[in-house]
Amino acid sequence: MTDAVRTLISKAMADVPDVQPAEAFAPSNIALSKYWGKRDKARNLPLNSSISISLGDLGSHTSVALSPTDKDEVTLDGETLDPDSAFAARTLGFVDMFRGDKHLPLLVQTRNTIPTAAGLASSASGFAALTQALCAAFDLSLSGTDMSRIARLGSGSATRSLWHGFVKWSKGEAEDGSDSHGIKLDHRWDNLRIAIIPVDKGIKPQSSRDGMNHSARTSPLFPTWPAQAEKDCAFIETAILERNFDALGPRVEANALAMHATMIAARPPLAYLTEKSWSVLANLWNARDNGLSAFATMDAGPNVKLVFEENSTSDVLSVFPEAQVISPFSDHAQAPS
Ligand code: 2P0
Repeated sequence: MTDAVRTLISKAMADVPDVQPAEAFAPSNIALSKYWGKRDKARNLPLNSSISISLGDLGSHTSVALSPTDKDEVTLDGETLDPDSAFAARTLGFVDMFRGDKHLPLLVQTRNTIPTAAGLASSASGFAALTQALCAAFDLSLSGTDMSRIARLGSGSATRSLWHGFVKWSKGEAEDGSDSHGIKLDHRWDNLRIAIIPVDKGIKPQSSRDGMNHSARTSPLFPTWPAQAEKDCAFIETAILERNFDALGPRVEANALAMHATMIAARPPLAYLTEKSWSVLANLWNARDNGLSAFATMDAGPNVKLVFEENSTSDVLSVFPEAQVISPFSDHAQAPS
């Protein structure tokens, strides 16, 4: 745990614990300008800033309560997990930041509303919801910014899941990470749409954490990435502020492809995109040649997401009938705001 975060949650660690049952929701997010590479692995500090759009009601509901037994219990989508499983171990490691070495067995239940068929990662929404639920359970009244700093230690992309809408994760400069957190952009773009094109829900070849470390360590293309990604992030932020889709779309796609290029050039290569992902991209590019205004972004997995404006929805669906279309600014009914 970093000193900055230790200070934030010292009350939870110091007081005789009186854990209240608590529940929280956090949305998933898709980076329009990607985070890929760390300057400090222990503090989970990024090499470059990133910007995301949250996915409305698609995310994680997490509850925290005292365990009815003498043992920790972690459930995911209603199923009790082996405490040694990767998910349970990472969850309990995070919980330990709050309870320290006190004997305080907890029941932590997570339910994801991201369709399993889409095979999308949920560590961002999971750690953001877990942070909020733990803060409520331990009666810590913290700002979204402070919770974003804490969530960062669970997963970098979780810094951006504390809010709906556009969120920027400023890479920050401080060694202790105190200025590396999500910042909600107060700009709406009501007719912006995201489509998820499900490709494969299979297990990734490598976790994104391992993948980014491998790319940074071995890819001869990686050294140019952080500076270019920082420029992309600034460009995309301006395109959002100006609501300029002609600027936004191409840069979102170029940024994602540049990130994947660093992985493909890694030694040995790392390919999250499968033949089917490339086939989706080929269809998209062909449709674009015929006038479609939609652009792709891909994360550490094979699924493709599209960014477009509302007036392109029917054209997107005619090319990709399997697409799940999300309206990020209207598809949510609950906190966070
Ligand atoms: C992103 N990804 O900006 C990028 C794009 C995947 C590709 O953030 O090591 O699970 O826990 O900080 O947040 C996924 O990486 O990694 C991610 P850790 P995380 O959304």
